[in-house]
Amino acid sequence: PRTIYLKDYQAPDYLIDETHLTFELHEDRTLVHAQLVMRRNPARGSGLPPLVLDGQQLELLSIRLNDRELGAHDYLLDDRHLTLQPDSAEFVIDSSVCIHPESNTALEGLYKSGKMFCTQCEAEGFRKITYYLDRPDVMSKFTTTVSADRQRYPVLLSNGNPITSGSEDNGRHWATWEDPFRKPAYLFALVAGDLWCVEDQFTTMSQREVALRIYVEPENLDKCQHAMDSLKRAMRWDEEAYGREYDLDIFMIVAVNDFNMGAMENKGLNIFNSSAVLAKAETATDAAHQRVEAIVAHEYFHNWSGNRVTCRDWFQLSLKEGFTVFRDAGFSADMNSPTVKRIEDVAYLRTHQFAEDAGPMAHSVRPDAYMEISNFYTLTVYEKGAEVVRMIQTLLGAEGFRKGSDLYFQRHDGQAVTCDDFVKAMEDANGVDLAQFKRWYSQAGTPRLEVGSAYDAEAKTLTLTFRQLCPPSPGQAHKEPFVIPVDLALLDGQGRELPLRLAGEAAASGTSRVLAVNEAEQSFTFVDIPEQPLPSLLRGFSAPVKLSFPYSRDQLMFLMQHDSDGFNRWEAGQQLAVQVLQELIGQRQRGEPMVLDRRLVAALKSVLENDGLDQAMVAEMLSLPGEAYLIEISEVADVDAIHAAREFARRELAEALFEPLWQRYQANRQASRQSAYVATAEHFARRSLQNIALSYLMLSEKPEVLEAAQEQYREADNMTERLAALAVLVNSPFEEAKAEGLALFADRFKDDPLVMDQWFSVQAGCPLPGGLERVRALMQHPAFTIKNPNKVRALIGAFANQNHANFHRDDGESYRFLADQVIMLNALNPQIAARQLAPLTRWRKYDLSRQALMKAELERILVSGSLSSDVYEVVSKSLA
Ligand code: DPP
Ligand code: ZN
Repeated sequence: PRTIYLKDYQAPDYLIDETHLTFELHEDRTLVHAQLVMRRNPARGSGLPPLVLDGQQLELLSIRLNDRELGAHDYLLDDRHLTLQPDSAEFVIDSSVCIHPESNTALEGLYKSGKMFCTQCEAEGFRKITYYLDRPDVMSKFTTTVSADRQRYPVLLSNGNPITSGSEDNGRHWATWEDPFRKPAYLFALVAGDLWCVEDQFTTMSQREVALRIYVEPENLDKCQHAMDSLKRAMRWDEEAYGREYDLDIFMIVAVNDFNMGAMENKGLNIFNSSAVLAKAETATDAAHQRVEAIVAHEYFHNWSGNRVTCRDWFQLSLKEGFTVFRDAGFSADMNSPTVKRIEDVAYLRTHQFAEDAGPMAHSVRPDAYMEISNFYTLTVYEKGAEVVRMIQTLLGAEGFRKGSDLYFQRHDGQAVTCDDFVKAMEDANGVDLAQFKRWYSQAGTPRLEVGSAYDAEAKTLTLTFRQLCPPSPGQAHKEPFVIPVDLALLDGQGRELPLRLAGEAAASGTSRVLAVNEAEQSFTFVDIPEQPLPSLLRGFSAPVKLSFPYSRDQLMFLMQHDSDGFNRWEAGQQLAVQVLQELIGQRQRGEPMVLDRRLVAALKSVLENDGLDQAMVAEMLSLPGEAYLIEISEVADVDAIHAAREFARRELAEALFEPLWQRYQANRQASRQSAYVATAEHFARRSLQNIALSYLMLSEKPEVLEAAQEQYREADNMTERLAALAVLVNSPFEEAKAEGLALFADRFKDDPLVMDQWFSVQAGCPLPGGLERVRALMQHPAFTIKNPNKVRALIGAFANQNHANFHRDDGESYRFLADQVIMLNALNPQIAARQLAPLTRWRKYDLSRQALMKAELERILVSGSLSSDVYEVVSKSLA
């Protein structure tokens, strides 16, 4: 495969003003006719260079230039392009191709999911539908006519507004849709199927009525309400928070079972993985409800940040994704608890994105080269990209940021632009210079920020010294200093925030502030500090860095109690737990008996006994740092010691805190029994504490706890409680209860694929010995199919990413298993294959023996035969 470079970007030679598509859908083939009204791009000068259209896996039936039918000598055709010579600056191309959605297992372009036809065109799927300039800076007005068998496909959808429809006398019918907005081809969508819909309405800020429809297969009609409510909340929120109004008369969502990603923001016709839209109490957990709310909002928000203003090229992907993740995080924070949302996002970023940043696929938020763009829909582009936008907001303040986003939307509406354009709008609206800040877009890797403090009792000053350093990443040996916004406060002995005045300032202003650290080493001196304070640093995780400050365990306990920043209270608890766990890991490695620092017990006891604390915060604070995070922060990860130490700590805590945990559990379970399920923050909080309490309590192996788990499992009216109870049974030594629970569950939910995904995941994640054998057996289960991405993620992905003890078994059998699956998937679905590889790419983190085993599997994949560009890129970069 060829590497594409950002530095080679050139504007298109030709533009497509209008695109008129006709699809004739059949069971054994689909005919696509495309009429493209084109012209020379004036920005590229005069003269008529050859026109190079993208096209893959298309059977060309005919092609015309204006009214002239072209023969084989009039064009060049290879497996990626069709090249021809225009003879005037304005012309029309008419092409007819035959494609095969019915055998498309890659799920890119037009394909079948179950009985319905659907599309996924981002990033480069449209070229598998017709010959086109398949690049986001070519924006065109589309009309689409779909014709299909009336009985099988009563619903025919595409982007924009429905214009006309009719019947043919051969049992077929057709519909024509027109999208009045110019858009790049990656936002094209088509759906045909036997679908039912839930309908609602939204009145926009300028009093326009918008019809809202969620299309699903009939058995899922009762699982759409939560998505519909979320959509309406998102539409209102975008008006209020960003001044963005919806622009078409209709907004549609379609749920499909087979989908490579979460969802897709096609103009007016979002296509969703069913897991990101369907939710009701009996079948979806609280986490799933929150994920639906967030993804529905995310895709809706793309209508402005992505569709109205789109990307110039795919290197700019974070322009829309980072910004839109930032926007959906703001929405979720407002709908639920901002602190809890921030904790979840940071824990996720630090565990997974930091690992990506430290691995062989590390790339900057705006990458400068790729072989396969599908490989760059990453945590770095999405989550770190959102952090970069968040830092801009932190530096400019909420008002300044809003001025910047208003200017961005106004200036670039209808355009395909770059990350630089986004930052320029922020600069121009605020009269600031963000040139150095932009290194966040171009430099990969996670900066370390070491902070030291020196208190001068006589002068009453505190000097904080910051040293930043970013490790090398592939292709970037040396990094220039970043601008790191450090939000901080100084706490006195009672935990009160001290007034802040930097040396040289006339007066103190406020008790917390943001320092912009922008040199490799830099000091800030605060004056009028009456006593030695304890700094609360990087509040709310104000920058995606690895902060280190030499806190003692006692100081961390103090911050856990007193920090007025909720995020930092949690963070202090995490740091305390990390210190304690690392001590246990060391003891284990030296063969010493493990001894838990009782301060962790005391700290969590006071959290549990604090009735004033939000229950969701209590649950977060009770959650020890995960194994994946402990692996990420290790120099060389000792998986066995990490697992043993963490399990030991959990058992010790369960024993020491049995009483308060049991009380909390019973009170919350009682509350659940007494009220029907509602998807609100307060109830999420109650159930999350109840369930983490149960997972600790179960470690005691007491009969009353087993009974409670079984009662919860049987009697719960919702999936959150039922699944948590099943998980503790699965992870317990109670073989009979476990087998019974699993069998009952599978029997009850066998016809609901999304619920069965959860059943697979719970078992895939079970750390008890024999994990690989269990996963192999589950692959034979009738509900499993490797052709469905959700199933692959639920079973194979959950095993390789979450079950560290079993995935890293020392004979390398699990590595071999994963490589076998990747080789199989490579032929079926390259995007999914490449994604499943991630755990193997992290081989440098482990001991030499595991390194050798993991590398051997990567090498075996490399020589296994015709690799897709997706898999080739990941494997070759991992071995480089
Ligand atoms: N653009 C999509 C998203 O919303 C990716 N399929 O992230
Ligand atoms: Zn997105």
